[in-house]
Parts: sequence; structure tokens; C-alpha cells
Amino acid sequence: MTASESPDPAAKSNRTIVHVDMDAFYAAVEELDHPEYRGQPLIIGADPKGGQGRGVVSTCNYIARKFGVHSAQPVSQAYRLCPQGIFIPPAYARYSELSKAIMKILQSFSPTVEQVSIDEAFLDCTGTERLFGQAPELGQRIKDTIRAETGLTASVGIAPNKYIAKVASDLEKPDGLTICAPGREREFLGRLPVERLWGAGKKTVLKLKTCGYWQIGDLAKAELGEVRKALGNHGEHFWRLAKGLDDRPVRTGWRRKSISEETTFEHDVDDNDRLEQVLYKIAETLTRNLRREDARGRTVVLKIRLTGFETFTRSKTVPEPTDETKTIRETALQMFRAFDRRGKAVRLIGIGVSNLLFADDPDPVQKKAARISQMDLFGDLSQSSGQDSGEHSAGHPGDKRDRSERRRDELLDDLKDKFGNHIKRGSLL
Ligand code: DCP
Ligand code: MG
Repeated sequence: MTASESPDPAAKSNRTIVHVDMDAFYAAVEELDHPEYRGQPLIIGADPKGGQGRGVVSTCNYIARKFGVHSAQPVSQAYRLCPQGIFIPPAYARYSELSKAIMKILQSFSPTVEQVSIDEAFLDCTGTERLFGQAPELGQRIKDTIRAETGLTASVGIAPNKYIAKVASDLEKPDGLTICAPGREREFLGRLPVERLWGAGKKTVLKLKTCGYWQIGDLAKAELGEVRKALGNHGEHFWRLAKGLDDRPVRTGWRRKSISEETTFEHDVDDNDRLEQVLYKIAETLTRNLRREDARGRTVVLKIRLTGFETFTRSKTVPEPTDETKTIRETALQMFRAFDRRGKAVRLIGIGVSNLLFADDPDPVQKKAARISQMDLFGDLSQSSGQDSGEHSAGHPGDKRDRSERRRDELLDDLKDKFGNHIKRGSLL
């Protein structure tokens, strides 16, 4: 039994779950550091190059949103919608610094804080009434403390479970505070559109609407059998959410779920050799980042965006969690070679790795698996004599390759740390 399956006595009863999400986070940090940007449309993302830029928008302030600018939009489009906007590239180190400060503040309200992204976290504040007051007071205190200590505004949702708390924090952005009292879950969700079901993508939403479920309340009233017919295996999950039922505990110790690296080309690229070279480089950077975080992943994802912005992903799960450049590169290349571009050139290409496992994972099952992988690693190093240690081992041939590859990856990481990124894999071979 994994930790997430274990019975949690707090899960079923009246919990006080808080969801905090910072407003226009990257843009708000830039406004904080550069008061001259305030009051104007501010867009964080790749250089728009006077409308010829090829990257995407990370986020924008609420003034820019009025022009129709939003996250993940091509910067060229953002520029067309809002040419008078201020466009600036992201400064991740600063956002990360403030993110840490915010998470620290949240920990002063509860020991159970689950960070889910750079600007977002759940807190289980069950039983803190005597310390911080009832939900409205608690929410206001959290917002005020963040504001006082960082100068930034947060939106807060408070509800008996994670799903409703997350929906609530988004309803009155920016600077919102929205509360759903216990017992009012169905009423709270009832009139919201099915797009608000957590985890429902475009396909699920379309299926729901085709069956006549437009509002969450429509789904809550439906028979489970009907919902299963419409949505298959996921039916029950969404049906329970619609009824306001969500037992998931707040779990401490956030870990990223995936890691990725991508390149947008200045001009769309049609040449397969060039694309493979770029994938080669992306695999290098990505796996180096994986190793830096002591993480390994099982699922390799290839992302391709073609001329015209059509975007595709392909994924493949490898037998063992890995951080090995060669395995990840070859898996991505296989998917790339099998992908039919139908003659279209490539605008963006990237690789992601998900199903991540960390060496110091708190989950006992994962920890065990990670420890086994670590033993592999130490087995390799302890035999180190400047030769390919695989030759001394009694493992199957796959192990041999794995170990020499690992040695090569680590050597290259060290060289890059010392001499910079221009060190190339080829020079080692
Ligand atoms: N982000 C990004 N690319 C995306 C989405 C988000 O780089 N496609 C980054 C920039 C955001 C930050 O993550 O500032 C947090 O994401 P949110 O979805 O919470 O968006 P914001 O905080 O910017 O705005 P909101 O007020 O809607 O939460
Ligand atoms: Mg946010």
C-alpha cells in the first residue's frame, strides 16, 4: 500500500483545506522589482521581435489580459493584440526566491503544506480555528501576511477538500478570497461549467457536453452508469468531483512531476538531420538537469509543434526509471522517426520526462525503488578503476551498457560544471 492509499482519518470528515495561488505571479514579481512597469500591460515571455518572435507567453499582468493576452500564447499573437505592452524575458531565479519565501510563510499556518507549482500550494488547516480563526479570518490572515512580507497578492480558496479549494481560489482572482462551507459543496459547484472539473481536458469536456452535462450540477445529478457510459473509466472520478467528493489528503514534500526542455526555431525546420541534432542537444541538457535533481523518470515524452502551431506529443515508458542521456535520447529519437509530419516543417521540438522518482523520495515504495537504483550506481562507482566496470560484473549485457553510459554522463556533467556548456559529448567518445 502506498502512502496515498493509506486511510487518512481526516480525509472524510470536515477538513479545512486552503488553496493559495499567487496572482499573475511572474508579472507581479516584475512589477514589484520595477515600479515603472506598474499600470501598463506587462507580458513575460520570449522576445516578440516586433511581432516576428517565435516563443510563447509565460504570463502577463491583469491589464494585459484585458487585451486577450494569456499564458502559452505565441508572443507574436500577444504582440498583435497588445503592441503597446511591455515585453520582458522571465527571470526564473528571482521568481524561485520569492516562491520559497511564500512557501515558508504558508508553513507558519500549517505543518501540512503541499506545494503544487511555483506559485501554488494546498494547506491542511483543520483544527487551527483557535489559532487563526474561522475560514474568513484565516484566509485574510494568510493573504495579509503574504502581502506584508513579500509585497505580492495571493488568491485564496477555502473548502472541505482540495478540489473545491482549488476551484474557489480561482473564482475571484486577483486578490480573491472565496470560501465554501462544509455541507455547501454541491450548491457551490452546481452552476459552474463542466470546464471547471479538475483534470477534465478538452476531450472530456466535449464528451460531457455531448451527453447534455453542461454544468457541474448536471453531472452530479446523473446516474453513475450513464456517466460511465459517456466517460469510461474516468467517469466515476469526475462524477464524484461533481458531487463535491474528494478525499485526497494534502501531502507534504512537493516534488515536480515532470521535467522538460524544448526549442522553438527562428524559422521552421524541415531537415531531419538538423532536427535530430537538436533533439540530441535537448536530451543532453534535460538529463543533466535530471541528474542534478537526483531524479529518474520512466516516461519519455516527445513534443512536436508543426508549422501552423498544431502540437503533438508522443510518449513511451521505459522499463526502469532512468536519467541516462543515451536511453532518453534514443527513446525520443525512435518516437521522432516514427512520427509522420505529413510534409510539414517543425516549429518547436522538445523532450520531457515524467513519472519521476527521487533518490530521497518520502514515499516508502518509491524510496525503496530509488534505493535499488542507487545501489546500482554505487556498485558501479565502488568498482571504479578507470575501466568499464561493466566488464567485471556478472549482470546481463544491458547492465554493462548502462554502467559505461552512466560513467560517461557523469564525467560529462563534471566537465560541463568546470568548463561550461560548450563541452560536447563527441569529444569524449
Ligand atoms: N507559467 C508559465 N507558462 C504557463 C503557465 C504558467 O511559465 N503556460 C508560469 C508563469 C506564471 C506562473 O507559472 O506566473 C504561475 O502560473 P499560474 O497559472 O498560477 O498563472 P499566474 O500566477 O501568472 O496568473 P493567475 O493570477 O491566473 O494565477
Ligand atoms: Mg498564479
